[in-house]
Amino acid sequence: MAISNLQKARAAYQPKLPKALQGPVKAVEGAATQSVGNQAEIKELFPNTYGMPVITFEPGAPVELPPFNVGIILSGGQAPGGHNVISGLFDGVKSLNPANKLYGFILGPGGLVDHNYMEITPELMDQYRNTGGFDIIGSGRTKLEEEDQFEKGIQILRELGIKALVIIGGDDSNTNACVLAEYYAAKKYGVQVIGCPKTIDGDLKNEQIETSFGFDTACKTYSELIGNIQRDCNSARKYWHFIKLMGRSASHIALECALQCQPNICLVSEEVEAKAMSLDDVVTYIAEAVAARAAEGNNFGTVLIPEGIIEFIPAIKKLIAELNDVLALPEAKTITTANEQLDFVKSHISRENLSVFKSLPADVAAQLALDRDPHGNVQVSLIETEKLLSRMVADKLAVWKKSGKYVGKFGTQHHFFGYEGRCAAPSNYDADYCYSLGYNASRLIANGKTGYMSVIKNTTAPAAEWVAGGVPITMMMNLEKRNGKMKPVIRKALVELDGAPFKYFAAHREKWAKETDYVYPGPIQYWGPSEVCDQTTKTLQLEQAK
Ligand code: FBP
Repeated sequence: MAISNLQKARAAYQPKLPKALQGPVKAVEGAATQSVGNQAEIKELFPNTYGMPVITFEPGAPVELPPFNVGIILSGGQAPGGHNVISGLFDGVKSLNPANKLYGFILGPGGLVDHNYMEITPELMDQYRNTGGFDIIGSGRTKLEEEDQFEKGIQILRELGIKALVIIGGDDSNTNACVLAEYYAAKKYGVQVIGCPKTIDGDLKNEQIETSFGFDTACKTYSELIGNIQRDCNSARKYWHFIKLMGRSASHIALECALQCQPNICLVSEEVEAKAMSLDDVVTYIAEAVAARAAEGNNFGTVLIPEGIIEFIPAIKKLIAELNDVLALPEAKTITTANEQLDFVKSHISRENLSVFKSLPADVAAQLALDRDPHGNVQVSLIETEKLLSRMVADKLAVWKKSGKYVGKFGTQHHFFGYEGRCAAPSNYDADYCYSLGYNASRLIANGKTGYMSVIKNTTAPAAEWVAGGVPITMMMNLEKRNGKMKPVIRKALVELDGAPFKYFAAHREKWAKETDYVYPGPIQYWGPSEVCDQTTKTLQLEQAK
C-alpha cells in the first residue's frame, strides 16, 4: 500500500491515554441504574443486562488472565478515528496477554452472520494507526436483530475462541449490541458484547457520553471547507452559497460549523420544530436575511442547512410518521418499482397527509416515499434540500422584487458536505479519544462486563485527566416506534435549545447575518501549539464550561 508522507509521520503518533488506563485497573461500581424512559418495559426486555451499575476505572493491581480472543465490528457510517478504536483495543488486548488475538468481521455486522472475518495482525494494525476510514475491515449497515443471526454469530465466535465482541456504532448499532448482549447472556453462551460510541452526527451523547467519536474531525473538516467558501464568497461577492451538512436528524454538525465559521445563516432543525415553522416560514426567514444584506449592497452570503431539516417541519414530520407505518405494511414488501411505491403510499395515507405530500416538490416527495435504511430511517442525505430551499428563496425574492421589497441579485451555488469528512484523518482529539475508547473496551472485557458501552469522560481536560469506564447500554434506552412497531432504542440526542451551544449561537446570529463576520478555521493541524492542535469542538467547550 502506497502511503503519503503525512501518513508516514502520523503513523508514529502515540495517542494519549487517561492516567487510569496507563497501568492495571480496578473497576469501581456506582449505584444501580435505570433506563431513561419506559423503565418497566425495558427491564422486562433486558432481564440480564438491566440495572447494572456505571463503572469507573481506577489504578489497580495487576491480574493474570488466561489468553482470550476478541472480535470487532465496524457498523454504519464511517467516522474519523475508527482505526484508532481498533488499535487501542488491539494494544489493550495484547497488553493483557500477548497471546490474545483480535479478529475483525468484514463489512459490518453482516460479517459476523456470514462468517466473513480476518485476523488483525500487528503488521496489519501498524498500517492503519491514526488513519481515517474504516477500510481495515470495512463497515456495513446490516441490522443485527434476529435470533437466527445471533445463532449464526455464536457459531463463528465459538470456532474462533472469541470471548468478547466489540461493536463500534451509533445509536442504532449500539441498541443492537445490547440486544445481542442480552441474548447471549440469557442463553449463557459466555460471550460478552461491548459497544463504542461512533457517529459524525454527534447525536449519541447523554450524561454519560460526552460526544461520539468522529464528530470533532468531521466538523473541523467541514468547517475548513466552509471557511474556504466564505473567503471565496467574500472575495467575489456575487454568490449565496447554500451548504447542506450531514448529520441525519440532529443539527449538531450544522450548529458546530456555525460556531466555528460564523456564517450569515444557519438553520437548526430542532428550532424549526419548536417554533412549528412551515416550509414557507423557513424560506421567508432566509429570504429576509438575503434582502436585508442586499439593501446594504451585499449580494452574497452563506447558509448552513442540516440535512434532516425536512423531517422537522411539523406537517412533514407527521407525514413521514405515517409513511413509515405504511411502508412497514406487509403488502409494501412486495412492491418492486419506485412508481408502484409512490402509488401505494398515496393510496394508503390520510387525506391530510396526502395534501402535504402533494404540496412538496416532486423529487422531495419521491424521496420520502422511498425505502428506509435498514434501521427505518428516511435517507435524508439523498434529499437535495440545499437546492430546494434556494429555489424557493429565489421565487420569493422575485415576488418581493416586483413590490420593491427586494433590490438585489441572487446568484447561488450549492454544496453538500458529508462524505468529505467521514474518513478524514482523525484530529489529535479523535485519535486520542478513539484509542482510549478501544483500550478501555479491553479493560471492560477483562472485567467480565457485557451490555456496556465504553466511555471516556472529562475530555476537555488534558488526556491524562480523562475518566475511563463503562455505562450499561440499557441505561440510555426507551421505547420508540421503528418500522411500524414500538422498539427499545437508545434515545437520540438532538440539539437542546436551552443548551449552551445553541444559546451562544442564538445570541450572535443576528450580527452574523448582517455583518460579514466570517471566521476561516483552516485545516486540522496535527503538530504545533496546543491551542491550534488540541482544541475540542466549540460544542463540547460550551457544554462543559463551568
Ligand atoms: P451513522 O449514524 O451510521 O454514523 O451514519 C451517519 C451518516 O453519515 C449520516 O450523517 C448520513 O445521513 C448517513 O450516514 C448516510 O448514510 P450512507 O453512508 O448509508 O450513505
